[in-house]
Amino acid sequence: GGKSSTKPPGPFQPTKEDYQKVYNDVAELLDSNDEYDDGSYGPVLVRLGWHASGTYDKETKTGGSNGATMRFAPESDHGANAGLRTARDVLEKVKDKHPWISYSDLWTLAAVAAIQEMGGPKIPWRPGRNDRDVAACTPDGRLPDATKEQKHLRDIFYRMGFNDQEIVALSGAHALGRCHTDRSGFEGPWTFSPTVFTNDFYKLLIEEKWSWKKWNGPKQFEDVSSKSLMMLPTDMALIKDKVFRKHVEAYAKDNELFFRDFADVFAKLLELGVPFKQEEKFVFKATTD
Ligand code: HIF
Repeated sequence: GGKSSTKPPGPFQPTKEDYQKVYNDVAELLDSNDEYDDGSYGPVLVRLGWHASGTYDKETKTGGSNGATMRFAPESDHGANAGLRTARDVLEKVKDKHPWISYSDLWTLAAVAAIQEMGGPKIPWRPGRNDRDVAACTPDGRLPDATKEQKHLRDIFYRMGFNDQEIVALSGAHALGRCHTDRSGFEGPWTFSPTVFTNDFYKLLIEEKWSWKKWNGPKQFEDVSSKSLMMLPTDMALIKDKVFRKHVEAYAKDNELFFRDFADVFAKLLELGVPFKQEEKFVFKATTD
């Protein structure tokens, strides 16, 4: 018998096509449960990708999406992360099917898929995150506190390395999803179409009249005309502050500008603190392309 000269297979080297398959499987699960919230897991997956990334501290170079340390207590139990178990759990099916992908790449890729599938801009993404253990968990308090205002927003987002325009560009993602009394304590959606990515957050912020909601829960705003929408104190700070407000007005007027700036800043958020080896960024095909 001849000896085969074939080398044993090395570690699996995923290609762009393999990541596109992961994207497609995330896209498929988004609307798989009519009973859940507004019928889509999209918003909570965007929140997972952001909370995994938004722990970054540019001074100590700790935190960020590299590591997926929210799998572990204490980070999973941080108040800001309440409710994100739902997002982590729905992604387990995708992880089972593609066990070669790290959780940290999967969570950020899922946020990209959710945004694109809900009609948002293409978010260039690249792989390279490695999962780390519980020792890499970040201390509590790195994510923003919704009861606060502009000074706090600047403290938190400057620490990640963002400027004022980028803070406002990111904030448009609150067009998606809703607040839950059993998660943050706040209640309700920001827009009338919480599963469609639009610049409505800015439009509503400027065009509607907002007043304090009268209730027993944490202080939040409601729109005077329908009383069915909400704004957090941190959202309202974007029109109280002159510099922030200028950008809110620009994005309310120009959806294309918002989509362009959002794509840049969300891609930057997902990459904070990640030691990439790969330069090339992938732009995934949406299922509607
Ligand atoms: Fe959120 N955010 N966020 N957020 N967020 C909530 C929900 C979502 C803040 C607070 C809250 C961003 C910034 C900030 C999403 C995406 C982004 C909730 C409600 C709170 C309290 C949680 C719940 O009860 O379920 C604060 C204080 C922020 C600083 C400005 C980002 C820009 C807007 C970075 C961002 O991308 C999404 C999506 C949701 C909806 C989740 C859902 O389950 O529907």
